[in-house]
Amino acid sequence: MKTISLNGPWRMRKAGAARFYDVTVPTTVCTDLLANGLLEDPYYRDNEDAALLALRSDYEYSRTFTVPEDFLDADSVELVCHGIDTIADIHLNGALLFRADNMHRTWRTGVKAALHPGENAIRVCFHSAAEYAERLERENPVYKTSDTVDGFEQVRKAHCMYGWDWGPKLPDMGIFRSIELRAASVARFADVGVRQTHGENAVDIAVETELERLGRASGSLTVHASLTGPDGRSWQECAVCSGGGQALAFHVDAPQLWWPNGYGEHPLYALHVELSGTDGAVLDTRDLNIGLRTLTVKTDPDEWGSKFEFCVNGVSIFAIGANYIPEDSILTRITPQRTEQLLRQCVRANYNTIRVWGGGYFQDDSFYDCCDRLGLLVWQDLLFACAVYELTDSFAQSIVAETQDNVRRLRHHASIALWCGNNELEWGWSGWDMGFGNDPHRRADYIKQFEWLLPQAVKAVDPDRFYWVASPSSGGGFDDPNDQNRGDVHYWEVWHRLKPFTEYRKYHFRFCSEFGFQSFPSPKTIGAFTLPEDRNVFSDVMECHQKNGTANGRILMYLADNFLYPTRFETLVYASQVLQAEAIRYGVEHWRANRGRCMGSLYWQVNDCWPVASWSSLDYYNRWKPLHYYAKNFYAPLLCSAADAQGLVSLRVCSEQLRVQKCTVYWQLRGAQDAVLLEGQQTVDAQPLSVTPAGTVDCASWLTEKAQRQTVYLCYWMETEAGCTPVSVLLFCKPKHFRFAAPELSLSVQEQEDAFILTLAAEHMAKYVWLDSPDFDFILSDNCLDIVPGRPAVLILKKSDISRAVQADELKHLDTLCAYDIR
Ligand code: BMA
Repeated sequence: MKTISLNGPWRMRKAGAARFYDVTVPTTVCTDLLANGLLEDPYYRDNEDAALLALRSDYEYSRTFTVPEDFLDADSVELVCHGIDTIADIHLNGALLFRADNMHRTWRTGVKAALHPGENAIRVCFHSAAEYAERLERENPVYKTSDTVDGFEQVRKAHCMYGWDWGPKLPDMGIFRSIELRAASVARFADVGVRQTHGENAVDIAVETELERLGRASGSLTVHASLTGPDGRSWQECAVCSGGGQALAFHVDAPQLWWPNGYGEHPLYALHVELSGTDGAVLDTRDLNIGLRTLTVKTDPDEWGSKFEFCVNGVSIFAIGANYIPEDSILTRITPQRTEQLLRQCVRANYNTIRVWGGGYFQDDSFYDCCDRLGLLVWQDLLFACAVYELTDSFAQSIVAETQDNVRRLRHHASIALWCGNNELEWGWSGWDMGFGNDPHRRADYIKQFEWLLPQAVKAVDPDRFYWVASPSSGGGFDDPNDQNRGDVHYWEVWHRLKPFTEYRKYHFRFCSEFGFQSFPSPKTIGAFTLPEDRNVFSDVMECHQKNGTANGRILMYLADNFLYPTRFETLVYASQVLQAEAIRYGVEHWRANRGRCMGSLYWQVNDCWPVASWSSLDYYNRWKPLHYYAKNFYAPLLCSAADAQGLVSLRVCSEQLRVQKCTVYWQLRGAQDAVLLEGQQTVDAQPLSVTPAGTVDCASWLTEKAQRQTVYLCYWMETEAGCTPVSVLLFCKPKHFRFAAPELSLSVQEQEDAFILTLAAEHMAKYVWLDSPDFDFILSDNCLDIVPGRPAVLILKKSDISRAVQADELKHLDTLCAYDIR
C-alpha cells in the first residue's frame, strides 16, 4: 500500500472570485477567511451574523499534485477523503468525480483511470451548507426550530453547526480531515475486527479479517498478527488464507484488565496486523490499541421497574460524568492536545463517563484514544438530535453508510460503552414539547430508522456492543421514554420548566443522562468577547451569546429565589455560577445516595463550543466554573453528603471504591458568632460500591425561631485514608436570608518547588469563597469553598496549573468573592 497525501498547500477562493488565497488542508472556510483577514472573529461581540453571511457563499479549493508513474501500476488507486464538510463536488483533472453530501462519511472512490503520471489537479467546490439546507426545507418542509438555520435536519452535517441553544449559527465547510491517494496491489484489508471472550483469568481474542482481492491473480495471502501487552509480553499468530478472510486467535493468560477511571488501571494491548503476498511483500497493515474488559449494560427488571447500569468486568459501576458537545464551531481549532486537556479536566473532576451527544459528530481517533488511556467510558450517540427526519431511500443509505464507517473505525476502543440511536427523538415523538406533530408515517419511519435499520447496521459490524434505541428511552416503541423507573432519563423540569432544584429529590431515576442548569462564563471570558459597555446581561452582545431564548431571565428567576440582588455585574455572573453548582450538586448527591436504584449521573454539559452563557462546567477557554470544582467533590469516589429534612440531617458516605474504607465524619452545629452549639463524629466502614449511613443530627430544636434559622448552620467534613475532604456548610434557610457576617478572609502562601500551598482562613463562616485573578488563569485543588473559623482551607496550586509564571506575592492578593459579597 502506497499513499500520496493531499494535505498541505492548497488554494481557495470564493466561487467566481478572481483572487485565490493560499491555505493548508485540512482546513475550513472560516479558518481561511479569518487567516486572510476576510472575516472578523465570529466569537467576538455580534460578529456571528457577518460570519453566517460569509457562509452563504460557495467556495472552491484546488491544488495540483504529482503522481509518479509506478504509483499507477498498482491494481487499485483510490482517493480517500476522511472528512468533507459537507456539500461538495470533487473534480479530478477537470472531470466531476462525485458529490459528497455527508460530513460523517469516509469518502473513497477509484481514481486510477482519472489520473496520469506527472501533474494532476484536484478541485473541491463547496456549496453553502446554509443555503443548501434552507433550500431543501423550502422545497419540502420537514421540521423547524428557531435555534437553528432551517433545514438542519435534512443535511448530514453536525446539527449544532447550524446553531443550537448554546451554539452559534456557523455552518462552516471544508476539507476538515486528511485527504489522500492510496495505491494497493494484489489485496488489502476490507476490514479488521477484534472480539474478546473472557474466561477464568484469561481472555481469548479473535482477530477477524476480511480481505479484498484486487485485480491480478493473487495466490495465497498471509495474515500475521502480533499482540503486545502493557507488560511487554507478546504473542504472534500467522495464517495462510486462500479465501476472503481469516480469523486469528490469541489466548492471553492473566490478562491485565482495563477499568474505567476510579476502579483500576487502563492498560492497553497493541495489536499489529499485517497482510502479505506470496513474495512476502507487505500489502496492508492495521494497528489497534485494545483494552481487555467485559462491558454490558444491565436492563433487567427489578422491584422498581428496570435497571440501567454499566457493568464492567462483572462490577456494576455508578456512571458519573457529563455530556460532551463539539469543542469548537470552527473544527480546525480542535487539536488532539486541546481535546486531551479537556478530557484531563474531566478526569480531575472524577468522571468515569462522558456522553458524546448526537447533535455533534463522531470525534477524531485521538479523542477515543485519549478516553481509552484515561479510563473514560464513552456513551456514543449516533448523529440524530431533537428533530424529525424524512426517511427516504437515499437518506437511509447515507445514514447506514455513515454509521458503519464510524462504528468500524471506533469499535475497537475499550472506552466505548454503548451506541445510542439518537438524542430525544423518541421523547419528542411521545409528547415532549419539541413540536414533532403527529404524522403517522413519520412516526412509523422513526421506528423503522431507530429500532430496525440502525440497530441492524450497527450489529452487522459490532455485534458485541450494547445498542440503546434513544436517549432518553425505556426500551423503545414510544413506551413512556422518560419514565423515571426504566432506562435513562433526561430531567429538565428544573431549568426548562422553572421548577426549583429541590425537585430533584422527588425522583429516583435509574440513570439520569441529562439534567442541567445554566450560568454565565467567567468574567475573563466575557471580557474577551465584549466591550465594557456590553457588560450587562441584557445587552445585545450578551444576548447574542445566550442562545436559549429567555434564559437570562430564567437565571434571574432562580437567583431571586436564592440570593440577594447582586448589584454588580461580576457578582451577578458569580451568583449564576454558584446557583448552577448548587443545583447540580443537589441532584447528584441525591442520585448517589440512591445507588443501586440510580446508577448514572451525566449532567448537561461539560464544555462549550464558543464563549457563551450555557449549562457547561468548563467554559470555552477551559476555565473552571464553580460547578467543575463541585463536580470534583460530588463525584469523588468517597463522598460524604448530608440531606436535611426539616432540621433532621442525615449524613452518609457514598463509595465507588472496591474495598472497605474507614471514614470518620465530623460535624458541628454552629450559631451566632460561629459558636459551636453541638458537635459529634462517627467512624464508619464505608462499604464498597454502597452507601453507608454515618449518623443523623437532630438540629430541629435549634431552629424553632426564624432568627435561629438565619444564623445557625451545620458544617461537616470527612477524614479518610487519603486525607480530609473540604468542609461543607449546610444552611437552614435560603442564602439570601442567612445573616452572613463579613468573613474577614486571610490568605497565606507558601512556595514549594512545584506548587504553592494556599491557606485560606476566615474570621466568620464564609460560603462559596472564590479565588481568582484578572491577570492569569489557574486551577486550584479546590475553589468555591466553605470555610469556618478554626478550620482554614489548605489548597494546592501546582505551578503547572497556572497560565504564566507568578510570584508567591501575587497570589497573596488574589481576588475573592463569596456569598457575603452577593448583594
Ligand atoms: C438537552 C440536549 C440539547 C440541549 C440541552 C439544553 O436536552 O439534548 O439538545 O442543548 O438539552 O436545552
